[in-house]
Amino acid sequence: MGATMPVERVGVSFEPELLERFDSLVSSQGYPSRSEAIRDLIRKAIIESEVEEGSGEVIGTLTFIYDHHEGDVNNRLINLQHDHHQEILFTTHVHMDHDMCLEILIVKGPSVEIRNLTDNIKAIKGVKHGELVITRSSI
Ligand code: NI
Repeated sequence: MGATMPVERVGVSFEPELLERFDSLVSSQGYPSRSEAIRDLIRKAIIESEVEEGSGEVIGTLTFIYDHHEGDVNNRLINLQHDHHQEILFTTHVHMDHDMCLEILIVKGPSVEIRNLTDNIKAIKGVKHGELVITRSSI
């Protein structure tokens, strides 16, 4: 959002203990004000909710690790990624050790497609952990 956007002020009530814990989070994460921290939390909640509902266009990163010895994991990952070539902008691969690989994909497209891709990758035997981090340019 640009600095010239009009803003509206709202009052929010907190229990003292919750406010104290929130202030400590605001400070430890280096936010200049409570307002900026609250706006970020609201944006995050909106994006997550829209991805859950499968609406809108998103961009983000999908990070996952897998054991390349397990089953047919290499072929399955390659086939799945080619099926989603329109949503995958970039891939990288790091050989973590003798067995484990790390891949990071930069993904962009309809949130329903990105969510499907993420679910399908995480479901492949051999993939041990995967996390999608998404955002969008207008929020
Ligand atoms: Ni590898």
